[in-house]
Amino acid sequence: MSERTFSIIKPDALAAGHAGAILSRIEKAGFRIVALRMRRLTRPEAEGFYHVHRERPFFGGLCDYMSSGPCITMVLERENGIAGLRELMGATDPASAAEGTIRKDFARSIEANAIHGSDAPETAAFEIGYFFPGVELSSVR
Ligand code: 3AN
Repeated sequence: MSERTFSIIKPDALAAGHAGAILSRIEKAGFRIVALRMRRLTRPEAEGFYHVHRERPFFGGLCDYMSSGPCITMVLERENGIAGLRELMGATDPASAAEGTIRKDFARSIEANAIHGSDAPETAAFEIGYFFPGVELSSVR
């Protein structure tokens, strides 16, 4: 079944000029781009997006970092899209990410880790609605 997920090409990857390479990998892996917008998050927007992590020690740094420069937000669609994108991304910490994954090849650190992808259907629904109100969670095709 075709499934939508939400992704961000994070500020570190955009600043380093990796956006095209990352998008190319996403397309080559069979994803369709449903919606895409470059934007610079305000700190409150970053805080709202990462609210599930608000008690974690890295929350403040993460929100500073995510609002430090422009990023690319997108809605992607593919068969098994949520798990498929997570596999393409690799582990949160690039040091332990598998060979050939986006984070292994492009991430700088566990915080500046190049890309975000929703981790479950409920988070995909929240995240798509947060940045692309009006875009459906499920495919209409
Ligand atoms: P993922 O992005 O792999 O789903 P989460 O949801 O555990 O990882 O964490 C969200 C974001 O928080 C990560 N993408 C990363 O930028 C940041 N993060 C996670 N763990 C740490 C950590 N130990 N130190 C700094 N930042 C972290």
